[in-house]
Amino acid sequence: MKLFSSVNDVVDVQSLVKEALHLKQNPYAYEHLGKHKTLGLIFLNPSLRTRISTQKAGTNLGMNVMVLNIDKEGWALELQDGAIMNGGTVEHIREAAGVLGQYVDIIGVRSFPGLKNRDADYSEDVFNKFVKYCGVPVVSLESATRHPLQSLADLVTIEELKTKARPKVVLTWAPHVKALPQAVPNSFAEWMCRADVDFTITHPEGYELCTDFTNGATITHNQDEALADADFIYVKNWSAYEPYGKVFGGYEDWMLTNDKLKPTNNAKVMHCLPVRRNLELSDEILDGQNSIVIHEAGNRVWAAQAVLKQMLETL
Ligand code: AN0
Ligand code: CP
Repeated sequence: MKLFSSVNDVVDVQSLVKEALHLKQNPYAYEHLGKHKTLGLIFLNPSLRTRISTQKAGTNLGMNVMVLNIDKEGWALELQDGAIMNGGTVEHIREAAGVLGQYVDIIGVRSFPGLKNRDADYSEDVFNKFVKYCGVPVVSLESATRHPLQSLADLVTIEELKTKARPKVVLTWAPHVKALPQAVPNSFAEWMCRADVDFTITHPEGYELCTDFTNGATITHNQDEALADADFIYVKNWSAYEPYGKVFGGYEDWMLTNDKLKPTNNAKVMHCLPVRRNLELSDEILDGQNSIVIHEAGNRVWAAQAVLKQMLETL
């Protein structure tokens, strides 16, 4: 694998999931693979899980791992082609990415959307420039429109904990105070549409996701109806796709509570984290028996390790 930016870069999703679960049982079985190989993790935005789990995944494979919070510690990056750089930016992404590619064998990049210009965000302008100019294999650590390492870990978690062959999985919108990207729900939807699950998306009117990611899903504005008989509930906030990046107030009652779990099949509750307590998810859910959010975050290591292993094998 030379690029991991979406589910479309994976030849066999089911075997990648199996690989992750195998690595969970045998974390150091391939520590020779990454000997004398360097992984560079480049962050243009904050992170806890992605940074530490991917660092650990690389280390388990014997790699040397370096992290650069380029937004804070690097030179101010210019992203526009043809820019006359007489303002605040000091280094163009062409040189920055090209130079990083000289030092490392695989690069991970996190670059959130601006949520102002939909065409720029959905063209994955920043992420694709890194891919184009660094010259080495690239793993997305969450780009403008997708978070594939998260979605792989989510699918691994569902495969690991499901109690029936084809579980019902529900993605439900949750309230928030800020405009958040559509990357996590887009990505989760596109992975679930490729998995052997019965997949439903529920959100208030106005929060429709781009249909490129939701082909094959059942979509409803009725949260109660969606949650009936659910085996897994994936909770996430996102801002509107149209009008782009907007939020509409007044949906506080979309927060998941124990009461809403009653018609479910004792559903396990997932969230990519970070989560705002008692806004997106109630204390009673997060601290209760149904929450698997910590377990899910733990699986980020094995998802990242499975992807890095496949990349190392094709270096
Ligand atoms: C980010 C998002 O929603 O994309 C990162 C999630 C992994 N979340 C926040 O900004 C709170
Ligand atoms: N879920 C996730 O990607 O978390 P971080 O933003 O902390 O990496």
